[in-house]
Amino acid sequence: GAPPADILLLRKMHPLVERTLDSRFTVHRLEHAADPDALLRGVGPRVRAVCVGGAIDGSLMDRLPKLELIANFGVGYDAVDAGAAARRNIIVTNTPDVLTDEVADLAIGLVLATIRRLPQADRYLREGRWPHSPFPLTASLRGRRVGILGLGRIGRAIARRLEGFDVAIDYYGRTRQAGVAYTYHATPVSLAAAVHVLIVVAPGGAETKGLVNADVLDALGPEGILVNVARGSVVDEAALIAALKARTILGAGLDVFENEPHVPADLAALDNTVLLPHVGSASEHTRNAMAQLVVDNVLSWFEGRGPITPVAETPWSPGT
Ligand code: 8YV
Repeated sequence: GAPPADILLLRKMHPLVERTLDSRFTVHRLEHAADPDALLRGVGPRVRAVCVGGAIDGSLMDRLPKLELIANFGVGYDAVDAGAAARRNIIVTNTPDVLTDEVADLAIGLVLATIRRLPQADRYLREGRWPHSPFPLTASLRGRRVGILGLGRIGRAIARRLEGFDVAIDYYGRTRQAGVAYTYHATPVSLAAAVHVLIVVAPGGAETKGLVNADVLDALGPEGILVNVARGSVVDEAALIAALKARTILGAGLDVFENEPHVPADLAALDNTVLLPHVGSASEHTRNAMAQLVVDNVLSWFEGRGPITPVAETPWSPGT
């Protein structure tokens, strides 16, 4: 039959992805290549699929004239220029659904950790302070309203979990959703003003950049907790640091940051923050499922069955 297709990995991928692709395709690795430019010149014209867990823009696509498929490891694909891919007839796939529950679980954990100050309490115990005086009383989720900024798949899974916590649930999204009983707000400021806990779970990208700005944080108020499990870009990080320092909000639980893996020293120095190294989907179980979906998209594509989970910008219709 035909020789195995050439696939380019932009960085080290999950072992399941690396192993399976190696067994079925001719795999080229850009990261740590002695001369990335020479690699692109040499194999770029043959590459038919790219696997990414990070950025790819139109200029890189232009160096891969035979590129058909970009398989993104992750549901969020803000770092992939999907518009540029669409214009070049390249399909982009992501990994929805398989991580929804895991990220929703993490979001709930981060809400509780932030409002009840669990990491701070753990540090308090380890520092041997308990025998001297009890840990200071904290804020509470009791009698609170929780706002969800972005009621997509993960936002709905978070809301479903919160129903079990006996809290009122509000949401903001570009449009009011039919058949949803939660209270809708037409602006982020309106949502923030109504709730005590604001959970950010909107996709990243230009459309949502800085959506949670100083005005939103002001509206959230001095009893307010901000939790972000989406993308750092959705929150104006400088405004957040200012609000946390001035105690115009109570605290923040963050799994994502503007410039990962770099976290502003100001955030780490604050005692009213809980900071996680982008671990929302980072369990063995869920990363395996994400890896399998990346592989399945690639295999399905090269077996002529089309992509399994193409993104909205690059829809698939058989026969095109
Ligand atoms: C990352 C995520 O993709 O799915 C997403 O959008 O943010 C994560 O699951 C993860 O860091 C994999 O690189």
